[in-house]
Amino acid sequence: MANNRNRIALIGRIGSGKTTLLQRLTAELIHYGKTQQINYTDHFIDTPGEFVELPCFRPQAINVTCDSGLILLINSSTDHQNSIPPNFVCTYNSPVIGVITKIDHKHSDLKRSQRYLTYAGIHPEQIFPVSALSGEGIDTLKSVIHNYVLFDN
Ligand SMILES: Nc1nc2c(ncn2[C@@H]2O[C@H](COP(=O)(O)OP(=O)(O)OP(=O)(O)O)[C@@H](O)[C@H]2O)c(=O)[nH]1
Ligand SMILES: [Mg+2]
Repeated sequence: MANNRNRIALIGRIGSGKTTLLQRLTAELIHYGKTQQINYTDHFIDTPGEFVELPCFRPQAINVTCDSGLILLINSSTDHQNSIPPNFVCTYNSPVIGVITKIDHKHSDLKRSQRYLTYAGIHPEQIFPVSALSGEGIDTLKSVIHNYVLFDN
């Protein structure tokens, strides 16, 4: 039976930068497009932010991502709000790492993002700050991802 062991799933609030990060990781042209549905590619599962933001969709978020080789829980460093429940990642049997996005932004607040991600159950050493726009932190994130899942680039 087909499985997602060789796929990386991205979950996080609406506008947190999941799709842009995916485009950066796969060296695609970066262009904005709201994710309206689950998108499967060879190496990724991109989910709409509504999946974790709206509690009624959260079981769906877990269902479609739980057999991935790695889950990236994305938090935008510009986001003032959190909608990930405490210890959310303990639901998973697969590895989950935290990614803080938009660190190039002038309103970026790394400490707040670290707080939200550790609240979600991620170990502080498993949190990686990146900017999909400037490329900062992307090489480190790629090498961490390669510890779990093999993908091109
Ligand atoms: N400054 C800055 N902006 C970013 C970065 N990454 C994403 N953005 C911007 O944030 C906005 C939302 O990015 P998306 O990648 O569409 O966010 P998403 O998490 O996929 O959103 P949904 O599909 O709605 O769940 C876009 O306007 C991006 O240009 C970044 O690293 N730095
Ligand atoms: Mg998206």
